Amino acid sequence: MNTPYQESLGASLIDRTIREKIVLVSVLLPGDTDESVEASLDELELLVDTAGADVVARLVQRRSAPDHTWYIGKGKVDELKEVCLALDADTVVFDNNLAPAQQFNLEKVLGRTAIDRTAVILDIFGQNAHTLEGKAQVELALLRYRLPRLRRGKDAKLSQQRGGVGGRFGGGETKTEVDRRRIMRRITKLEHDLRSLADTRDLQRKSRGRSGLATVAIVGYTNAGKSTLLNQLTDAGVLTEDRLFATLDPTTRRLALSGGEPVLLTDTVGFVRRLPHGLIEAFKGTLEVAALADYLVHVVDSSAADPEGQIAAVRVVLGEINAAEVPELIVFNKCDLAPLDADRLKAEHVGSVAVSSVTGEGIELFLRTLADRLRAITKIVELDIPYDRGDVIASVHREGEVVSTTESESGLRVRARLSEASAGRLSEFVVSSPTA
Ligand SMILES: Nc1nc2c(ncn2[C@@H]2O[C@H](COP(=O)(O)OP(=O)(O)OP(=O)(O)O)[C@@H](O)[C@H]2O)c(=O)[nH]1
Ligand SMILES: [Mg+2]
Repeated sequence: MNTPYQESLGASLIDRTIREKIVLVSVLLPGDTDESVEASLDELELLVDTAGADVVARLVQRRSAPDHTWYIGKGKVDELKEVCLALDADTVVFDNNLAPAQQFNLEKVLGRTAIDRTAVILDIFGQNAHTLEGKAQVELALLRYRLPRLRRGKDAKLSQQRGGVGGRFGGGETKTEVDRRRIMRRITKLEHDLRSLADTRDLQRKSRGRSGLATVAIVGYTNAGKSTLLNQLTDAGVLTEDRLFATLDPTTRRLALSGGEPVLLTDTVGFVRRLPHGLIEAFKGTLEVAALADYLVHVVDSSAADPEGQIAAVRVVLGEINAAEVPELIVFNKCDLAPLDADRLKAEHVGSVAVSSVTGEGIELFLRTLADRLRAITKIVELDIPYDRGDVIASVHREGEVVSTTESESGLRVRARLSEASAGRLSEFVVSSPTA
């Protein structure tokens, strides 16, 4: 029997032995260059491939504005229909976001499923979510996407019989008001469940805050090598794959930096150009890790076609999740694959480092740099700790770096480098905090 999650994904329709044939469509709007549109279509092709289908053709149209009814012009719709018939394509995928009405009109005239980039990304997320929270987040994003598209089901009796990318997003069985209400109830339930999961995490975070450890979030474009880096640094054993959005659920590990000071390192979901806002919204509980971190390790694939574009896309998402202010260390990864690019990028981005998370090259320097950066945001405080408070002395050693100790009448005078959180927690013993 299907769980509600599978049901809303239409999992019973999926037949992954059939690889659908897909035609990609993109509209060049004023401000877009040929190169940016091609790069975006290359990426969409990769996304479609990851979702489990094959691209058989691409169609591009230059327009001053999207057509209200079909997004592309009527002439182009006819051409698209011919291409679909000639190549026996199952589904068309637009790189631009389609309004529900445009999607409906296109499906009607084309006689096949029409979806957009958002639907493909949602589909991949649906396949890759494994934890309770991950699944709830994806389902929520999916239902919010489907709700305004429900009415399409009435006329477009399209893909219920078929599986694949289109099948899960086409119109179909959910046509009635009853279904709409059912979905709305499910959305409310998911929102509620996610809120309580967030509350639990909040409590966990507070108890971690008491442990005083600095937190570092690994962020970056999808497939940049974030999980591979975490695995290289710790024995996290996170699944790494040459596949987009392999990681949806964050994994946190403790890592001892060069100076011995431990930090908490968290691997996060990857970003992509024009990550659907609904997904960011649904994943905000997970993405909060980055906003609350003391430092970001921003992993970039040096061998990617357009690393600068990826950096920019990641920063857009960081802005959306309120993490723009968190200091970042840029790590140009995969230097074994693209040594020249890695060197050039490193030179162009002051303060960045280049590594290979596979061979381990550059990892030592990366760790030293990260330790230095974290040190710069910690401060040296002086504490007066009574001799009988061995527990306090132990926690200073555990959480920070002891610079010097001297014995005094009242107790041990300790100069130590501590994070803001530790210094705050130990404030009753702090006698001065002279230097930053
Ligand atoms: N040659 C080489 N390959 C790497 C390196 N780092 C990662 N990879 C490969 O790149 C692919 C993606 O790595 P992941 O660690 O899964 O990437 P990710 O950033 O976690 O990706 P998502 O979780 O999907 O967003 C895998 O096939 C890795 O083996 C590297 O330094 N050198
Ligand atoms: Mg990953």
